[in-house]
Amino acid sequence: MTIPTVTTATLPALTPPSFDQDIFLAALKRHWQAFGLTRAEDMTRHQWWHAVSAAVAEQLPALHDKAPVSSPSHTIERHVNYLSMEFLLGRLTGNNLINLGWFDDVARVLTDFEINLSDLLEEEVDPALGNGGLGRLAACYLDAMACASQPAIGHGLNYQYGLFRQHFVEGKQHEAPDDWQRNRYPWFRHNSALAVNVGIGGKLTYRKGGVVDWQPELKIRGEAWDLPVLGYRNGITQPLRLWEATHNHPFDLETFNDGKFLQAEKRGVEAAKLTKVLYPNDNHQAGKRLRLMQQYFQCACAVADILRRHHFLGRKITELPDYEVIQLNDTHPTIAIPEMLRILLDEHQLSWDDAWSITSRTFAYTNHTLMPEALETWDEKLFRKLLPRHFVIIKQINANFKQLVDKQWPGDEAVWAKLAVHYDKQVRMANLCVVAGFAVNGVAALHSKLVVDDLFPEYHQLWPEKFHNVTNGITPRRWLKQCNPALSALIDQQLKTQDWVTHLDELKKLEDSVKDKKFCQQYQQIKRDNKVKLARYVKQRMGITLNPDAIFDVQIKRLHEYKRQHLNLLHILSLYHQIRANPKLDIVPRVFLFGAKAAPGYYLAKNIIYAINQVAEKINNDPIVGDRLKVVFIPDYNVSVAEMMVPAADVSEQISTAGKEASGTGNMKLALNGALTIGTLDGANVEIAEQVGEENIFIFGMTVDEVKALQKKGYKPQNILKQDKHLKAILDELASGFYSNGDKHAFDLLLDSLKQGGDPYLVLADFAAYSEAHKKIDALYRDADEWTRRALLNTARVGMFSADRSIRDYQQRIWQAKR
Ligand code: 26Q
Repeated sequence: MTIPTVTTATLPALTPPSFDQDIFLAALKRHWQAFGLTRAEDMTRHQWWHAVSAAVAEQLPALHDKAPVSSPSHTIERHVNYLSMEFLLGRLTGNNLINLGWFDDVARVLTDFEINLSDLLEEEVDPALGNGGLGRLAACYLDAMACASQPAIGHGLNYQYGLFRQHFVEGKQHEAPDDWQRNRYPWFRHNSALAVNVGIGGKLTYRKGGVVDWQPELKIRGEAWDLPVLGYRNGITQPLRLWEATHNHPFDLETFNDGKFLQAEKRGVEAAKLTKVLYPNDNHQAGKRLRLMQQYFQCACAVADILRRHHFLGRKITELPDYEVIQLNDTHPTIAIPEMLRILLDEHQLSWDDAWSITSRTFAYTNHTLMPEALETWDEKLFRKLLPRHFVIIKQINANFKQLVDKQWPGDEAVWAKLAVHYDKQVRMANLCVVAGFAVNGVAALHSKLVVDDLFPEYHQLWPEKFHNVTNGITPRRWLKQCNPALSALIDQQLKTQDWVTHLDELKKLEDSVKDKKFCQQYQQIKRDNKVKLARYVKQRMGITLNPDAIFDVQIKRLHEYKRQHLNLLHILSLYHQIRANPKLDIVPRVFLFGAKAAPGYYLAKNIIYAINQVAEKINNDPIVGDRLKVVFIPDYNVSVAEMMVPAADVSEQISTAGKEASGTGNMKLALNGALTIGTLDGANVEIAEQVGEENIFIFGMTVDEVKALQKKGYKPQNILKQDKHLKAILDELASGFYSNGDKHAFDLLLDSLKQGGDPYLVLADFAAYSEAHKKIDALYRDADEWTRRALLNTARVGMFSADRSIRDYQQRIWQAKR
């Protein structure tokens, strides 16, 4: 089949809906009346937020599925279905007002009621339906697709509880459920016509003619809840469709008639548990039954919805790959592949070859990790029990693929042991994606290279054209315009246009402004104002006073050994030791700020949080230190906290062990807002360094090749400690009880991993280089103008890390590429 060359952006350019004050006021009134009030003045602040959000939401153009529009040259643009178990949206009201272009109008109307819009926006509970980078990336990409008029729908789960809330009790992380009140969330629309039934468990019956009949043990109902994703001032609204598991009463008629109602009811309640809570793991697979059920539930709902729409538009099933692409955000939604095959084979009665041809031209897969413990595999027994039909299909895929492998590598069991989709009683999701998809991509240049060289070299030999790189990107709407309004206004003024909001490369033009004294002063002042604002928050929330003239050094990301928050901690301890050894030590005052959640079962990560908090307590209260050093671990880090920390950062900590961080996206947000990176040559740091220039970034530490060489040679952290007495003293003091009220074992997990545990992430090996890089930061910050110049060059030069560019890459290399 030949598909003509495609053009992008074929949705008709729509005009942004203009703000109508009368309609807005009338809607607002209806909402306060719905609260049982007669006057706006009687609303609580939260009710105000709700009423304003609901009044805006109901004016959005109806959330309808948009058909891809053929341009006059009969080109077809594929519709994107972005499947992700996580969408880390952050607050919607402010963002939607900005994208609509209504923010100032609504703010103005509200001043008549003596209500401040920005204050109201703080009332919104973050919809935290994701863990970290991968979920936030999905949210940025939905924004960018709407902005680019790329027809798209996001499919995810409507969790009742998002990522747990974090608080500290005597320095230790405690978790609480995150009840984000989804049932009262004003941006949701329940799309009841789209509900689907999803079967699970049960038996197979083989009928004549090879027809397989699956009788599921349990049927779960999937209900569609849509959130609007608004393009930036282009009038486009696309859905993020979040599926909720429910059951109907009586939920299984047959059982009901059998008189087994109570049993059915019990199962129904079980079913509704499916979307109760987001798994809090990050870069680690849980291998739990409920997780597999969540994955299948999501995939079944999404695939049914995609096919429903395809048929509704009058298209033939064989045309599916011409009109639809399904992008898998990591392997979490992989079961969509055998689910698609199942429907084509069993419901449409297509031949295997036809079903395979359709499926394998529809799916594309994004890999976000190389770490073995994060690569998903499922135990065959569990998989077969829950998904008997899918298991048979996977075995068929495996058998067919084996023929190809045998032909390429005759008799080579070692190669098969690596490439098989089903092997050693395990189903391997990444292998399934590579075998069954038409495209595989990594998320940064270095990572994509390692995907080919280290993870999938043989697959690359088989299908070199399948492998791509799409470097991650962030949406400039949220991560500059919304979170840093003062800098945005300054840029508008300097460039005399707001084009940068949708064309971030335009920021390059700011490079000339490094010579503009007044502009640099304003840029510097905005950074200081943002620091004052963050300091106010820290004072209010934690009672710690920060000096806004100190260097604000920020590490915000999930807590994980490979991200090496403990390397940062060791350096803080090193400074503290130096101050105590030399109370007159002349260093630029520093505030080290952390934001991070540890997976509840990841005890070593929790131990690192505890260690940072205990060290913070000591340092922050030691009069010898004064305000030269402060350590702040901000609790309950989330998207909204990030929006406050990012604009206030001077230094961005991106210090993962080289080869471990697939990309990172916080690195991009911080650089865009004028923080200088201290980082390893890992993930997207490599490309950030290329863009900003090596004089404007502090690169340190081992490269991927050096890491590999050291590990091959045999790395012994004890040898480093023998040579570095200072470092040894730091570790010894941590073990002395000095930071833990005399408890000598408080940090055993951390210390054991560094010493006896063999320091798998080479923290000690990179310590000296890291400390040297920090000295350079200290030296440079003393020259305020030079620092500002370099910060500004960071802002000016990171335009390529816009999600808009990433989406263009996906369009050109994967979704709309010539087939
Ligand atoms: C898997 C199985 C069971 C339960 C949970 C999970 C699970 C959940 C979330 C596994 C991994 C994740 C999240 C991974 C993640 O956020 N990866 C990050 O993705 C970013 C976007 O590409 C990158 O920038 C980061 O480098 C990468 O770590």
